[in-house]
Amino acid sequence: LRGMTQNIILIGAPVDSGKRAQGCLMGPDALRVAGLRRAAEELGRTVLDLGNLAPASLPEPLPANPALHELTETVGWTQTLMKVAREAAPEGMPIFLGGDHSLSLGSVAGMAAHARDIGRPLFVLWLDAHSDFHTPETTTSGNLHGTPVAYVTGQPGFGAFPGLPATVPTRNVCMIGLRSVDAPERAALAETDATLVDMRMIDEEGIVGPLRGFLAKVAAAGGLLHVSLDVDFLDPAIAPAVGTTVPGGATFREAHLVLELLHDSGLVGSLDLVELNPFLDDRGRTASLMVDLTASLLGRRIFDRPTRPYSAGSLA
Ligand code: HAR
Ligand code: MN
Ligand code: MN
Ligand code: MN
Repeated sequence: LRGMTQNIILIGAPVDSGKRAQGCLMGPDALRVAGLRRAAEELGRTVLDLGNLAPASLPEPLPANPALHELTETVGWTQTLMKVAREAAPEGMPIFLGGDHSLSLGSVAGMAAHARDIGRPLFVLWLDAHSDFHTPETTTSGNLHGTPVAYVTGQPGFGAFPGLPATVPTRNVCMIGLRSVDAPERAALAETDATLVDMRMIDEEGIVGPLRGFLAKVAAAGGLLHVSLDVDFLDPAIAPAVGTTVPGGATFREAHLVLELLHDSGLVGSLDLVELNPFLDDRGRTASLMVDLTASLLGRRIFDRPTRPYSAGSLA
C-alpha cells in the first residue's frame, strides 16, 4: 500500500444542520479556494471533484423533536453521504469536505460498508477536542455534530437514522486531542475499549507513541483507516475558523507529524475535513492549514527518510 498513487475523490458536503451556529456550508468552497486540488496534484494524485452534494429529501419530514436540532436534514445528509461514500471508495480515496461533523454520520457509515464489501475491518481515528459520543438521548445541546461516533459504533437511540450496513466496533476507534468530553459521554466511553488520548497524555508522553500504537493495531488487523479531522483538534491560536474553539489544542508541528505518520503508514483510505467555518476565519489561514495538513497526509515532506517501523504495542 505504501506509496500507492491512488485517485483522490473530493466530495463536497456543505452540511450545516449539525449545530445552531451557521457557516460550515461555506467550508467545501473555502477548501477548494485554499488549493486542495492543486496540493493533491502536486503530489502526483489524480483528482476527481464530485462538487457539492445535497441532502436526500425524506418522503416526509420526521416528527418534530424539540430536543434535536434539524433532525430531518441531518438524516437526509446521512443517507446521501453513506451511499456516495460506499460508491466512491472503490474508485479512490474519498476526502469529505465539510461541513460540520454531523457529516461523519454518513461518511463513516458508508466507509464501514465499503470496508465490509472488500473484507477488511474499518478503523477510525478521531482527531478532535470532543469525543462526539452523545446519542440523541444523552445530548443536551441537541446538536447532532456531537453524535457521530456513537452512531457508527451502534449505540442505541438512533432509530430515526438509516440502519447501518456495518458497525465499527468501539475497539477500532482511537480519539486523539480530547479536552471537552461531557459527563454522559465519559460514562459511556468508560464502558468501551476505545483508545482515548487526551491532552494530558499528549503532554506527558507525546503524540507519536499513542498514534504508533494504534497504527500497529490497524496494520496487524489488515484494517482500513478512516481519519476524521475536526478543525478544533488544533489549537485555536492557529485555527480560529471553528465555532467550538477549545484552548489547549494540538500545535502546528504535532498536527503535521500526525498526518505525516499517517501517510507513511499506508493505511488511510478516507478523510473527513470538518467544522471549518470560513465566516470565522482570519484571511483564510485555517482553510490553508487544513489543506497543508491534507498534503502531509498525501505525502508532502521536506526530505525523504525511512520511517521507523511499527511494532505491536510500541509506545515510542
Ligand atoms: N459535547 C458538546 C455537545 O454535544 C459539544 C459538541 C461539539 N462538537 C463539535 N465537534 N464541535 O467535535 O453539544
Ligand atoms: Mn441549523
Ligand atoms: Mn467533532
Ligand atoms: Mn470538535
